[in-house]
Amino acid sequence: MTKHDSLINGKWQKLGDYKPNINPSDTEDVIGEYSYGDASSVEAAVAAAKSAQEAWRNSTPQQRFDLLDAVGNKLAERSKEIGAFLSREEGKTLAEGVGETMRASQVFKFHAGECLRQVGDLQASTRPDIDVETTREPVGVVGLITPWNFPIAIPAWKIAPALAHGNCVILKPADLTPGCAHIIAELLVECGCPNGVFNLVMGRGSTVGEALISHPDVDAISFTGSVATGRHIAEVCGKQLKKVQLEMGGKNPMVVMNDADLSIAVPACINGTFFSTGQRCTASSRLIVEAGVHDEFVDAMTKAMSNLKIGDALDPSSHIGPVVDEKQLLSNLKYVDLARSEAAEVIGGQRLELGKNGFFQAPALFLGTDNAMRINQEEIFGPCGSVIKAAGFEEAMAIANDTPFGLTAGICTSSLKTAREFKRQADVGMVMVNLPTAGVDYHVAFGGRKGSSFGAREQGRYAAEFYTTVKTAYCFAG
Ligand code: UN1
Repeated sequence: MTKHDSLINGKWQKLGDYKPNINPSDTEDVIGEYSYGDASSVEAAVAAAKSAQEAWRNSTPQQRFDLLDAVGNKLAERSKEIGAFLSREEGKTLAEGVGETMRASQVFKFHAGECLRQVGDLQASTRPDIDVETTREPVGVVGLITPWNFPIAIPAWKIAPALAHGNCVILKPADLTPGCAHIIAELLVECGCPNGVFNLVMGRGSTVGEALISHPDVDAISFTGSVATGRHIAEVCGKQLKKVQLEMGGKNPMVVMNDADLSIAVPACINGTFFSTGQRCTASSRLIVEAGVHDEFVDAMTKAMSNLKIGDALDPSSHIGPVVDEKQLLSNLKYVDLARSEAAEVIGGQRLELGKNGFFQAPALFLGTDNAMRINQEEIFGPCGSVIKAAGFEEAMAIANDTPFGLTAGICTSSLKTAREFKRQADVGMVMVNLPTAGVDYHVAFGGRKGSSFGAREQGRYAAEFYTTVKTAYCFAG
């Protein structure tokens, strides 16, 4: 069995016990063993990052461009192999695994470009003979805590801007998917990342994560994961006045209006609700359907659902892979039971035994639901969607916004006027018209409102807001 170590100060190090990494499509397939660190590993990684900081912040934009561009190229060259590894480790389909690896490549290449576009501004002071410059400087040492559901793209969209803007990094990937993060670490080393600039510490949130967020020499934390953990991180970082960026859950609405083109709406709802096994914070979990099209929509959805093939993530004919692990599957099944006890009609949702020891579940559609039900207020994070009937646009809009979350919101309509109104009124960070609520571009801002996000936006040029700090310099030449 191949053993994998963490990376501290440019050296691969066994930090603690090795833990098996299991394929969720087939639990007899152990992908490798990964050494889990603890608080003392974080201590060593932070010290390495801190001592590398001065040289890295003074590195030239060309040096940083070359590193990020090279990693981006390697991810693209090896996208088929790395994508297949990702599918084996996390359980999303092969097409999704390769697509996500390509996205990670594009993210690295975008931020390579950002290294060359470090701009500031020069203004005249309100006082005579004084210039005022506003520039951006690195924040310093940043801790990145990433989830299992996008095991290569999310590390990429945190690491690339962090390095581009001159910060040193400690990455703690999800303990369910350390393999993809390990590949990124290998590529960074291969492409010449200086020692200590990037460090990988695999391990549990309760030990490694906790040590990282509370370490006084870590200047900023970027986290993607659950609301409960996000809140805890905000509390710890708040006490220390540490910069924090949180991307958490969603309960994203997709509104289907009477005038929607169902040949667009149904595939968008199938994709948004069930693809990636519903394990996306951008998934559509509340399908709010205008009364006049409700029955036709439900018929078309159930027909489309019956054509979905659930199977081994590595089988190219699978549309949906397994749930990530037993714990998540049991939690999903509890919500299916809850839907029944809240008097919803349930289509699908049962555990599937597919002749392999995997965590397979049939996609679930809950009918006749009401927005106040727990199934419509809590994030399930599985292949489950609810249909909620609405009398018209106003009611649909009110239901869409009646949630503790605010990440994405979608609408399917052929009316420009309705689409425009929806874009203006949706209390979310991202709006989709005639598109699934999930599946975003890598060069524009990503983030939400309310319980979904906290702190500066991720991705695109907006990423600079979190990974830099602004300096205003006044100069009187005398
Ligand atoms: C996407 O929908 O393309 O954890 C990305 C998540 C999000 C990423 C979604 N942070 O699901």
